Amino acid sequence: MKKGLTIKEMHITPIAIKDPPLLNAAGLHAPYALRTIIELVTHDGISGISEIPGSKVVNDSLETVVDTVTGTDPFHLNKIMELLKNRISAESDQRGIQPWDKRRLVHIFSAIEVACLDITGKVCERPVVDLLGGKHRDRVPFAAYLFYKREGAGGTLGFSKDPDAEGWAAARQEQALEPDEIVRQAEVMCREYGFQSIKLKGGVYHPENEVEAVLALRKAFGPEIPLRLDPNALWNPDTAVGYGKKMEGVLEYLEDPVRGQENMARVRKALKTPLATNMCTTSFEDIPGSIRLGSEDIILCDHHFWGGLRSCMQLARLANTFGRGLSMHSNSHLGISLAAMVHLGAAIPQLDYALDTHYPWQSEEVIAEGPFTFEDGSVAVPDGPGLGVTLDRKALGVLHEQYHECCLTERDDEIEMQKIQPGWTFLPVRW
Ligand code: GKR
Ligand code: MG
Repeated sequence: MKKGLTIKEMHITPIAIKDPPLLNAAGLHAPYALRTIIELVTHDGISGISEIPGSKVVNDSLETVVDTVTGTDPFHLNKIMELLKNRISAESDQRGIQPWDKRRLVHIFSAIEVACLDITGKVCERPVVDLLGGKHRDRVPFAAYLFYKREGAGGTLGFSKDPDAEGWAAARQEQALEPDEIVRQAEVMCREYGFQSIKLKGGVYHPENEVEAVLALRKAFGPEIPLRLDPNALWNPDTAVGYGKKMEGVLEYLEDPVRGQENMARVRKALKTPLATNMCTTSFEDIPGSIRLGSEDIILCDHHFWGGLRSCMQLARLANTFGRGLSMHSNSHLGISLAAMVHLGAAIPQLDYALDTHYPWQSEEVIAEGPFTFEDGSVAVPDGPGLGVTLDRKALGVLHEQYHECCLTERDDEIEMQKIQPGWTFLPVRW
């Protein structure tokens, strides 16, 4: 093997990006969301990048694999993954009960795999989608992702209201708690991005209020715009069946109404509305249970949490085999993650639903090409080699500085929530 192709350097840069005060089942988003940017550089100077959710625990683990990754051939992903698996103990590597996934190994796989694919794409002068087998579509559709939003802590820090802001920029700065405010949020977001499906992040208020918001959205948008609600497993099965029935025929799917595969299966049997998950079937080890119990209709893949783009392609195959629909989950992210999501979304054969993205909520970028543009709710697959996006090194420096200044080391929405509601605690099941 020519030495030139092997990985010489691995750079891990934690960043903090401004995030609005979005409410969810676990509390309130902090003023900054943490991400980590990984850059691998080969001996002959080819650089590959990736972006993953940031936390000190994952960053520390990434530091421990630098020696493992350097010296490897970015084309030999199977071998690299094997080496990483031997290095990071899967023991005590738990997803956790929050809406997001905390496992270190899947984050690390994703970080290294995507950066390697960026390199190998550049070597072959092909976009990442071609390394995944080629495009099934030129544009990838996304859904509007609505959030209840509350001033007082969270994202207000670092956000001063801009009196001249218009359209989506203004809506992003406004509080939204009532159904009519959620409808307005949807109208502005859909107008600006052209989204043709809408998801509401629930698990914030009593189900009665959230169902009211869904019905208000239906009234405002009509049956042509598919709607989804995601209470992030905060409902008990009776609540889910009761409120699920009020939304029969209105929702495209109900996402994680309850916690665990057994409860999901029970609710699924009682409702006609399809159920989706990014909380109960979240790894290949969960697939047998999913099939045995029948816990969901749709699996939301996420390359950061399923261990990379190729794993998600394998999941797509399995989902198809077992009659599961496939879509995509998201957390607060920037353009490197979005680029990877779009390459994957274009390569997946059966993309049954518009994908999730938090992207419209973000106001900062780390890619030199500037923010991605959405047309009719979809993003064009980048056609440059690799991911087709490059690092804006100045922006990376600024966001890294911001990381040090904000002093956050992991996502903790409960602490932010307690700033506006002292004593508030995250309950895995609330209603
Ligand atoms: O960012 O508040 C959020 C979301 O609640 C996120 O953490 C979830 O992981 O979007 C996610 C979901 O679909 O469950
Ligand atoms: Mg979800």
